[in-house]
Amino acid sequence: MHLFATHFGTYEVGCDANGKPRLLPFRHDPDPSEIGLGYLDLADHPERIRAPMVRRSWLENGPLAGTGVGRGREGFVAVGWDEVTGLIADELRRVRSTHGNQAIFGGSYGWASAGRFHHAQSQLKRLLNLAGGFTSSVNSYSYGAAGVLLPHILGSEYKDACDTSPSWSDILENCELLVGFGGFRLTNAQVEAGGTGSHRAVEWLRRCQERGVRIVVFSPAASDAPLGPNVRHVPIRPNTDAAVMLGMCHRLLTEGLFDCEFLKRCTTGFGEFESYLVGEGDGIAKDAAWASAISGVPAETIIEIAEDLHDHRSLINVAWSLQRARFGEQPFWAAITLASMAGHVGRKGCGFAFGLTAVNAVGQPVRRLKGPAFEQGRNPVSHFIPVARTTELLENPGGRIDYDGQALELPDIRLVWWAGGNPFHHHQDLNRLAEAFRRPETVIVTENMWTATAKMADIVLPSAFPFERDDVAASSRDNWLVYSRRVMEPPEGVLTDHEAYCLIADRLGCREAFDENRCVDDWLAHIYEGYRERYPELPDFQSFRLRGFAALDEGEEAPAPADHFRRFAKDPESAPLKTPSGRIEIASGTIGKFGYPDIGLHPAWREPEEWLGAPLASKHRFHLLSPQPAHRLHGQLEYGPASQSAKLRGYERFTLSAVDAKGLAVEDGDLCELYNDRGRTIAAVTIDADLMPGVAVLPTGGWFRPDSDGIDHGGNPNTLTPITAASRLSQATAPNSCLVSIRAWRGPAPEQQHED
Ligand SMILES: Nc1nc2c(c(=O)[nH]1)N[C@H]1C(S)=C(S)[C@@H](COP(=O)(O)OP(=O)(O)OC[C@H]3O[C@@H](n4cnc5c(=O)[nH]c(N)nc54)[C@H](O)[C@@H]3O)O[C@H]1N2
Ligand SMILES: Nc1nc2c(c(=O)[nH]1)N[C@H]1C(S)=C(S)[C@@H](COP(=O)(O)OP(=O)(O)OC[C@H]3O[C@@H](n4cnc5c(=O)[nH]c(N)nc54)[C@H](O)[C@@H]3O)O[C@H]1N2
Ligand SMILES: [Mo]
Repeated sequence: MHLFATHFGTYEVGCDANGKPRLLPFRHDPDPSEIGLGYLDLADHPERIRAPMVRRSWLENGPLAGTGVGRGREGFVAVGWDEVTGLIADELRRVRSTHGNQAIFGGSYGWASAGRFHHAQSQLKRLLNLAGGFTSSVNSYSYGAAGVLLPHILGSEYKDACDTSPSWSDILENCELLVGFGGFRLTNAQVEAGGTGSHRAVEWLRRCQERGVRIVVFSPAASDAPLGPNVRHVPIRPNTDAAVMLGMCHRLLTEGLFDCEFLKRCTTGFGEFESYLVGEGDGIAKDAAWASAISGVPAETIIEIAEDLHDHRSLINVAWSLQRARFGEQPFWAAITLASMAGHVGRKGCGFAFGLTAVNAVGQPVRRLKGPAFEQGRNPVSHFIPVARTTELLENPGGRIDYDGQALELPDIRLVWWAGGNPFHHHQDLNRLAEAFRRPETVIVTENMWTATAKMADIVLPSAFPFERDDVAASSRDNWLVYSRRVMEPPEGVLTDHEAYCLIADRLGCREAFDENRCVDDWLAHIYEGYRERYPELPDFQSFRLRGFAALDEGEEAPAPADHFRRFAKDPESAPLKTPSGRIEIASGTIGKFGYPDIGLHPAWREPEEWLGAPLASKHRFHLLSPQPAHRLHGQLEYGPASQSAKLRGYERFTLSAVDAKGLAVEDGDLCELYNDRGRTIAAVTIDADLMPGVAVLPTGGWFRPDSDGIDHGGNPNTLTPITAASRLSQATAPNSCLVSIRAWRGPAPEQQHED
């Protein structure tokens, strides 16, 4: 079968009436995603990059003439591959010999595309490692705060991962009450990093409902609650979930409705937490009335659901979005504490989970394929940043930042190379990022389209689309392997990242080390054989290639991450957690000792600088949330038909409550300006009768398109979000703590401005 693998699923390749290739849903996928169906349309899109490009004044004057200010403001000149690979090799040599390899920032965070071989970051990092190394980045935007917190609380294997979930089958069989903070944004489950052959998360949630599992959703948006009976939506002010969880803990404590035996046997630090809860230090009891005043959730509701959590076999799920906020560690830590008190941790299908439906694979009862990747090699440079500190890195050479008990030195970056990511989509406070990006001497970007990041480069390498190359795709959380076969040739002048880096490796004298004399077919067979060594039941490479896919058996018995907690809860002596105490750390002596002002010994409510209760809310009175886009993957496929048809007159849509729309005198479909001291962006309003007043929701992924006044017409929420970290512990991204003002936009559309 001719298949094409993406992060949003697998597609079959067919033909239209004119014999042109087109993508069709994969016949084995019960719930295929619309996102990829129009992917091939991008092949000849006008925004496609078709040749290596160099920014004019960089080409004319070189990297040292201080021309960085022209980045993003100046035109490019097309050059040949011979010239561009020479320019890059010379520039790498210059920076290396003058400043050392730590002056190269190659962190290159981003999702790129599915496929184990043409993995953009791995290709670039392998090349840079052979060239002497680079300053790197650690952790993710997805769960950067949890990824640093959880190793301290649950054990070191949760480093940069936060999948602790029981399997859906165990939830269905055993759980009576599923409480979701942040709810279940079902369009997110279209996606799985690395791809999937079978979207099943939405079906599992529905099956749980049919089986009678009651669902409670705490969210500012009713749309985060699945439809159907037995579902209760509780509106909550953004960023206040930790307070509600503490209010619940308080209720369980004072009513004696908590599992004392479990807390003693399996946790440490409950005593310290208890004194905080009852207000021994600050005189404030964190009771339901206190939590209600912060969160807007009625105290009776907090009490009722707390008791329900104790009285029934319950699972608390927290959406990853909650930790993409200021003090984002707290709701995760508080949820673990609440579940421990309620007494269901270690019971099948119960306890706590993070990210059910955030992507497809969390909770899937399937055997997970742990296979090899394209090896990146060893990086001789030890400098790194937590991934969301890019702006500080570029702004503050020689500075220091705190991170997880360390003081990291920020090297002086002269060259930035980004491949497979789009910081002008993903990073916060884009106007400030743009200024920071004008500081280094050289910026190189490998991309397939003219993203805002590509426009900020000096040298742009045009990259083939994933449907223009063969690859083996698999996700480490899923059981599918897909042979993703080329649908068409790339345009002349466009290479795959691997081909481009082979040319550069030639120039640098490390070609053999880079490609090991293997052609792409050899690499694919090599990677696949790595899987077969671990899973001998997989077919041989030729049969796999012919059939197009292989899936490890789907079985209810596949081990889930939560099984580990079941063994632990049964006998913490023989199956301890990898924490200092071997127990769940309700108070963490390690974190306490770091002495950070923004995270302490145990979970607590901390007031963000930007939330509806902050003094700033009298100036900017809307809390902006920026969830994942339903019709594309981040900024990818922005020009695909699914994304384009979801827009209104070419503008992104954001949602607002009916009350707020009335107050602002705007009607459904009106263009509005969302603004604060960091920036201004335009989007079309959609009225959501069930959204909490005071909240605005603008999904990510609209392409940052500032006009000459600096007003973004792409509807990118990161025009507005702050770079403030969740805390000094994680230094994680926190875009969901953002206050904005909104007004009707009566300005000219950008096309009209061009005509002036
Ligand atoms: N406000 C706000 N911001 C957020 C978030 C949020 O919730 N709110 N979420 C954050 C999260 S969780 C994430 S994961 C990030 C995602 O941010 P990114 O991962 O940076 O977003 P993508 O648009 O997926 O960027 C991947 C880029 O790689 C390019 N690409 C694809 N294939 C290839 C290839 O083979 N080679 C090369 N060279 N390039 C390729 C694509 O064209 C695309 O531009 O965004 C973060 N930003
Ligand atoms: N279609 C599609 N799917 C995707 C992606 C994509 O780009 N497109 N990106 C993928 C990636 S990289 C990731 S990391 C995951 C992210 O998965 P998540 O982090 O779970 O997703 P978000 O969409 O950011 O947020 C989910 C919901 O959280 C709610 N929420 C936000 N803040 C708060 C709060 O303070 N309190 C409460 N109670 N609720 C809140 C919002 O209403 C939102 O609808 O999604 C993945 N899935
Ligand atoms: Mo993510």
